[in-house]
Amino acid sequence: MRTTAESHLDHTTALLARTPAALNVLLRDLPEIWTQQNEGKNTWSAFGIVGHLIHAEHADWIPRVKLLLQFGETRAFEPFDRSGYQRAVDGKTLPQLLDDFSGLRADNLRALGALNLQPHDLDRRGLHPVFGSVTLSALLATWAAHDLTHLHQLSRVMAHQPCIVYSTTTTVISARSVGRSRLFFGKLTILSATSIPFTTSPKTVYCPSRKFESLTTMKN
Ligand code: NI
Repeated sequence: MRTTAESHLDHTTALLARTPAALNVLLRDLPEIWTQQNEGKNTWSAFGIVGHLIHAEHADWIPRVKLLLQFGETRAFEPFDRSGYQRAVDGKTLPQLLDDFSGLRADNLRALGALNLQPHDLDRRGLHPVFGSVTLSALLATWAAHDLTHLHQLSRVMAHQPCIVYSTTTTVISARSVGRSRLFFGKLTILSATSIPFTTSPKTVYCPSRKFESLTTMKN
């Protein structure tokens, strides 16, 4: 019979094991309009989010687990550099990042398994540089929650796309705050934030972006 602590560990690793596959199915070979779109200055695209997850595999979770087990609360975890992902993404394509993340996650789950953690280990404590004393159990749960938080962020960022205008005539529309992407697809017209706002009246406007309110149209 597995203890509650062991069950929690199983639940955590079950989630951690499938995040690379989820990202792979969602992102691999998608056009860049989906994967390079961000939410504005100093925000992350899907590409950047995968880079951040890679950086966390290198610098955050397993290194902190090992530090906690070795030093307890006598030595704080290294602070995590949120911009550190640049090193992970420089010169890489998204498929390479997905492969990197998948390999690193598998390595780290193997490393976690090799620690052969016992129920009492999960109550051991380490020192977080911001939050102070934390248990190993909380650290591992945060690893899984971090995946889910960034999957949530990723779907939101990808939805932050230019507006799609459905019209019987070619329509030009200006949508302030909408990104710089520019697509034409038949009678559907998607224009950038910098376009000149003159247009016929669109029949329907579909704008998944949160900036829908800023969309403006003007007749010729
Ligand atoms: Ni994060």
